[in-house]
Amino acid sequence: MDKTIEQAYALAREQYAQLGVDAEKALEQLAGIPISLHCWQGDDVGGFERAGAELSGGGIQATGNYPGKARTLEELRKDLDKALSLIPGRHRLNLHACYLDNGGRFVDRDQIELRHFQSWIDWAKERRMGMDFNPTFFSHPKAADGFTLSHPDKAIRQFWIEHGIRCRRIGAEMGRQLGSATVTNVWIPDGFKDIPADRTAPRERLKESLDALFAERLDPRCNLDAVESKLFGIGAESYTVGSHEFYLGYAVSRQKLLCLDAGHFHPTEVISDKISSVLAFVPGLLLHVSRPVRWDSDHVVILDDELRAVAREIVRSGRLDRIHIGLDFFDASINRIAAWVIGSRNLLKALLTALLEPADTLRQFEGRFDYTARLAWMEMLKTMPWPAVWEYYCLKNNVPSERRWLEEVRRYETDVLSKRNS
Ligand code: RNT
Ligand code: ZN
Repeated sequence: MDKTIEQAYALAREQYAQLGVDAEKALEQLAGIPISLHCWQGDDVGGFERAGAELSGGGIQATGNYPGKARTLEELRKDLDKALSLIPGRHRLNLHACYLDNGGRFVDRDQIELRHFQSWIDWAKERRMGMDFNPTFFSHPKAADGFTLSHPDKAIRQFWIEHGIRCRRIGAEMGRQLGSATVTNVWIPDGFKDIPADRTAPRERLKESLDALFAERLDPRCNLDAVESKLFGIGAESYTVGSHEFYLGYAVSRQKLLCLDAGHFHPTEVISDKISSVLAFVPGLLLHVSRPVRWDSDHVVILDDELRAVAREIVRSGRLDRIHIGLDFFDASINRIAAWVIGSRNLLKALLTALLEPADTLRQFEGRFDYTARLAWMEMLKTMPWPAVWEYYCLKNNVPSERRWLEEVRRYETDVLSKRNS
């Protein structure tokens, strides 16, 4: 088995070399690209604020009731370890504030401190992983009106500002302890179900709240701020305060990272074309790689054309240092560990095919207005033997091949997940 993988790789490497592409170098580059694995796929965006509590709301919703969901911190960590063992490379953990370790005693969002996250930081440190962080502005009584940072009530806004301030400080401390900047991403669900009478005031309040939330200067080597826009959510179909234009303006004027979530635009609008535009004006990007099916459905990421286009844009930009890649999907209708593995491996495969592109040659064709050769080569590249390179990468990283990883998940399902009765 291993032998055939090595042989197939040797042949593939040779074929790529004939195109002027160094497959070995592509694998080295791939190994240097961390993906931020979202904790919330493990328990359907539940979190651990209150034992056994179902936390949804805020216009996001996981659907399905596949058995075996993580019910505790320990279970989630075990599941994450399992998923990570099936994904080649070293990655990051993307944590939401509602996954705090409160020792079983409720701590409200405006009271959280570093100590509630220290066990996660230690967990990441042991695995030599970086961490990213998210204040949680949903699933809370003070978000029940559908407004948080833009709420008309000043006291409610202040509560959420305080949450954000604390999260940034915690994020910075995570980044400091782990030796790699934490991206702390602000997403709020604020919006109206039906046609607003006033579109302006909530946006003015949001701008003011964000300025207060971000007022403290933090070391960018420890914490980077990102803001995430959205088009609509369940119950916020007509108007979202933090729209794309709002946050684009905010990120450019305040020099924040802009988070582009693949599911947060009109159904035919894609984020692959936005990367090069936005990068010209903001210090960095955070990508929420997701798969919208007709709407912001957060389906598990598959290896489709748009994923490959996003990966190509990331690689072609040459600004991997400024592009932070996270996953954002939650499917409760299939095995949750398999969901992580499928989505992450697909993203890595897409990045690999992008790294195996003869970028200079394609650019030269374009520079000579030889669009015939450009199109012919782009199509030819689709049938190049990148799967052999991918299998070799998995083998080298001690991770099961495409055909084998599911067996591992099945075994874990029998041994571990099926014993959880939630
Ligand atoms: C919601 C946003 C946001 C969330 C996570 C859980 O529409 O995409 O990123 O999915 O914060
Ligand atoms: Zn998102």
